[in-house]
Amino acid sequence: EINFFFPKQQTLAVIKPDALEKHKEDILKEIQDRGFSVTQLKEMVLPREMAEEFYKEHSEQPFFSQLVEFMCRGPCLMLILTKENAVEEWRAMMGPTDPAHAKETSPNSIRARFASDILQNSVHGSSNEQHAMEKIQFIFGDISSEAELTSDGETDK
Ligand code: RTP
Ligand code: MG
Repeated sequence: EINFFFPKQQTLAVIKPDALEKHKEDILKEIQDRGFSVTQLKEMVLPREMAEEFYKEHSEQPFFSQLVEFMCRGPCLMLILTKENAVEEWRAMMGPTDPAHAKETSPNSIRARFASDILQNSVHGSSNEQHAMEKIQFIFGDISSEAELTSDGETDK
């Protein structure tokens, strides 16, 4: 019998403002039940400029300003999820962007169960490994750059 080894992978998950109000505990429980480790977690209200940067790939879309408005309207919960194949598994667990579509094709998905509409759709997930690394860095920073900032900030010449 061959045993394949899948290395652990990280992805960025966000519980968006619509769902954080009403479904935080349900979603966190589901994440844990499906075997993800939550390795970092941070609740924050995204400043407008950060929301714009976060979704910059959509800046030309007609829904961009609504999207930014929505993402800043209240606290988001930012999570680093760790598991084998985390990027793909979290995307599958979320379901498709539009909850109407999600209800038809994946009724057990987070969006089928907890999302209100195509804009207020409860959760975000990185779409590939490169995105995951970039967005994790963007939201959580990294220790080496924090150390640099601190030592710069402390120079008193
Ligand atoms: P996400 O990036 O948040 O994980 O969502 P996604 O990949 O499933 O969908 P994406 O195409 O990246 O869109 C980003 C977010 O923009 C909002 N949206 N609104 N009104 C609309 O037609 C529309 N389309 C997208 C949603 O909040 C979507 O998750
Ligand atoms: Mg996306």
